[in-house]
Order: sequence, then structure tokens, then C-alpha cells
Amino acid sequence: MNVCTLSTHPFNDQKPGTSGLRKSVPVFQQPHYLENFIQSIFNSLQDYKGQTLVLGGDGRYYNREAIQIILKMAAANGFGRIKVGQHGILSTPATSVAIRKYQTFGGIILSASHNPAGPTEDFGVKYNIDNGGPAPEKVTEAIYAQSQAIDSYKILDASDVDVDNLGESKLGEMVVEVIDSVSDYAELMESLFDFDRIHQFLTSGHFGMCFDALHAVTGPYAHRIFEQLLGAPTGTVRNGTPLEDFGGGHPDPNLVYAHDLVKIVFGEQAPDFGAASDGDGDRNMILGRRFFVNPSDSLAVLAANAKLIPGYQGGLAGIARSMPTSQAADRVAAKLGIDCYETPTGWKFFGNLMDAGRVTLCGEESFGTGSNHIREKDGLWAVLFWLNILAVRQQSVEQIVRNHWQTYGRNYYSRHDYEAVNSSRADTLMENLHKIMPTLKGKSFGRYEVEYCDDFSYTDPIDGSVSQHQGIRIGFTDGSRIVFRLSGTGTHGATLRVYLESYEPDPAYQSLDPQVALKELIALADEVAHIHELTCMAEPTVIT
Ligand code: VG1
Ligand code: CO
Repeated sequence: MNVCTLSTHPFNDQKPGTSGLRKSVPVFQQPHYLENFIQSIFNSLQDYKGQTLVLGGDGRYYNREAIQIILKMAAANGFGRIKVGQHGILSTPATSVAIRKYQTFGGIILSASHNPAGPTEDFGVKYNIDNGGPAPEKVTEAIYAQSQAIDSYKILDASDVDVDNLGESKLGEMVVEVIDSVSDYAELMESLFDFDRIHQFLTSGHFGMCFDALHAVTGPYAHRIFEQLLGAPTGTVRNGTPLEDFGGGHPDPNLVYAHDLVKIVFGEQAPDFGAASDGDGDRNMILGRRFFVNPSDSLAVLAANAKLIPGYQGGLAGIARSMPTSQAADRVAAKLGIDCYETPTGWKFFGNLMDAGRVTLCGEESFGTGSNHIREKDGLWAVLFWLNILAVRQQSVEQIVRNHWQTYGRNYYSRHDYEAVNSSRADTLMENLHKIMPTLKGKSFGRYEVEYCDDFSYTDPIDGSVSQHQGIRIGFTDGSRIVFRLSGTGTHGATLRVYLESYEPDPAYQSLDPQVALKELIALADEVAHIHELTCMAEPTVIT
């Protein structure tokens, strides 16, 4: 076996963010850059000799090259087996499924999720641990520490491995097993949802749906599940072939970036249901006919209707949501008499709660929903959950959501993103907020009185680990909130996210446009943080 040990030097920018290491492709293509990070992952692990890893990615530009490099490095470092998705494709949730089903040591996912793809766009690497979930902070910190001390890496001098045909081959001493990207995932979905009922519903002729894979990883999954297994007509899945540049699009499932789907679902001959997923398949957008379901509401509706779904008939242990996510789910949890946990942004914080059996459903305002069936958020799972509810209740998406608001009240919600802001200006904005934080309590702004203002800190109830500086929250006496935080997934300058929420119990006032309902809070956010002045932007780049 021809193991080469190559000397290298640390790159100072390999600190993983909210969800892995994300950089532009040219950064990853620098000599030794990817190799350093992969070796740093391996160096941070213990007792991995002879063990199995799962490997796959969202199919974006550089996926294929990276797969070959990682296979050769894993072989040189003594792994026993790699299960790699066919053509190098595995969605993030499908990777989690494979890690859990085959009880592997962990997995590597190549994705920059919703960030655009192509030769000058973004690439990313995430490491998942043996529970199938994103590496927790103590692991990502250890990886970063290794990346700052690295002086060499190991790689096998061998020719490329065929990852296009199913089956096993040898790379040095290591077995490379090419697995079907979809089967294990589809099988798990069949065990959770009532496929017969959804099949009947989709073939009844009374219900039409449209799913947009945005030329990213969910295409093959959606074709197999919706069209082949559930009988939806061919053409239900749009843009279903993964492309290396995602067709030049931005696979972020929101009203701005999924514009073609939005046009169809808000158009004349609109289908009853529309959905989209992001680049790596872990997020989802749900639409009814001319109706948008806010992701925070989606989590609450799923929780309130979970009893209708075979996989969740036994009830929910608890719910968890990220801090900026609206408090709609808290109301459902209270009614069900179960706990609701508030965690920092990022799926890695849900893993411990699920492993300990404390929560069944989890969600984030950023179009991420999932459950303890795996340890990642799961886009197609959320779509199937909705389809199962619709098939049982035989009501429209809009009716179901309005009904929900009547019962629980409506949490008006919106997120305003200011993208590619000059980093030092964004830091100034957050520092300023920090300074005024202690002075805000008790202050009145129009009809709003500040009840608390803090920098969110989370103590994990299972392992006691503390995560600080997770976003500045201003809470008002009527339950409304404004949250400010900087994104941990962007690669150009800084992205400021402003999260706005207010509560409306009265059904007579539940039909406003959220931007109208939140108008005063939006103005107040600017008054407190001087957003327009400091970002030099008159409007947010994306409003969801
Ligand atoms: C964003 C979202 C967060 C999500 C993360 C990863 O992070 O806000 O809720 O977990 O993306 O999602 P940030 O730090 O940019 O706000 V994904 O689909 O990229 O794995
Ligand atoms: Co994603």
C-alpha cells in the first residue's frame, strides 16, 4: 500500500461555523486546504482504525474531486470501510439515516447547503458523529484545534475509485462500498408515514402537488418517493436532476429564491400544495394554494397533528426549537402538557435532547424541521408529514393553518436578512447593542415595553455544556420579541439576521400581512440597532 505522508502548514480560517466548514470553491482548491481539514477531523477522533464512515454530498461543483481525495485519505489513515453514495450523492438526512442504520463511526457530508454552487461559488464539509447528527461544539472545537497545529497529512497514492456503480471495491486495505443514495432513506419514510393513504390521496384526481428540487440533491429522492412510490404524476417533481451549479440558482427554499415554484403556487391554475427543499435536502418550504406556511407555524402544526401520523401516534416526548424560532410551538407543547426546549441556532444542539429521549420534534425558523427518526433536519420528511396530515384531514393547507391560529393564536413572524454587510460594520452593530443592552429593561417604545434584553446563552441540560453569545434578544411585556444575530454560514462579509415576532390571539386580526402586523417592531429594531445606517442598506436583502 502506497501511503504518502505530505507535509503541510495550518490555514488560520478552518473554524467550522453553524453547520460545518464553508468556503468558496477556490479556497477549498488551494493545495492542501481540503486535505488539512479532513486530516484534522481524523486527528480529532479516537479509535477509528478499521471503522466505517458514510460519505456523500449534495452533488455541487467539486463534490466528485473531494470524494476521491477523502477516500484516499481515509484509506491511508486506516479506516476499514467507507459507504459512499452512488455518484457521490447523499442528502444530509440520508447520510444521517445511513450512519444510524449501519451503526457507523460517523460520516462526512460535502455541502454548503443553501449557498450557490459552481467554480467560484461555495463548497463545504460537515462531520457527523455516530448518532447521525452534526458534530457537537466540543468536537468542532477539537477539529479546529487540530487544524491549527497540523503539519502533515496522509493520503494513498492510488487511482480514482469508481463511485458510479453499486458494489464493493478495495482501496489499499479499505473497502469502498457504493450504496444506493435513496433506498435506505425511502424505506425509513415508509415506516413513518401512511404511504397507502397518501398514494390514494395523490392519485384521487382531487389533489395536485408540485415539488421543486431546485436542481439540488433532493431530485432523486423526490422522484423515487413522490412519483414512483406514491403515484404522483410524472412532472410533479421539477428541476429534479442535481446539477453541479444547481442550474445557477440559489437552493434556499424561501419565497425569494424559490421564485419559480412561488409563481406556480400563487398563479392561476395553482396546485393544492407546493414544496421545495434546499441544496442538501435538510430544509423545506411548505406552500398551500396561494398560501405560504411560515416555518415556525409549520413546526407547531406538525406537533399539533402528530397523532394522525403512524410514526408519531404514541405521542410526543417534547418539542425543541431554536431560540429565534417563533413561540408558536411552545403553545402546542403547553396544551399537550409536554416540555418545549429553546436551543441556539443550528441542528447540533438538538442531538443531546433527542438522544436522551426528551424531545421528538425539533424545528428552526429557517425552514428546518425534523424528528428523532434521525439526527438531522429533514426536508422531504416534513413534506411527507404535511401530505399525511392533508390526506387524513381532507382540508386545504390554508384551512389547517387558519384553524391552528384560531385555536392557539397567531405568532406573526418574519426574518429580515441583510446579506454581505461589511464585517466590521456588522460587528459594530452587535457591539453597540451589547452596550445598550443593560439600559433597555423597563423602557417603553410606543405600545411596547421591554421586559428583558440579553445575549442568549444556553446550558445543555444533558451534558451541561454552555454556549454563549447566541444572539441578542429584546423581549417585550406582551410576548413580542426582536432578536439580532450574525449568520454563521455565510462566506461573503457578514449577514445580519433580524427576527421579529408578535402574538395575536384574536381571530379577527389574524389575516394581516406579517410585514404590516410587525411594522412597529420593524421600526423599533432600526431605532435600537441603527440597522440602515450601519449596514448602508435601505432594505433587507431577503425577507421571509
Ligand atoms: C442558518 C440557519 C440555521 C441553520 C443553518 C444550517 O444558519 O439560520 O437555522 O441551522 O443555516 O442550515 P446561520 O448561522 O446562517 O443563521 V443548512 O440547511 O445550511 O445545514
Ligand atoms: Co441545508
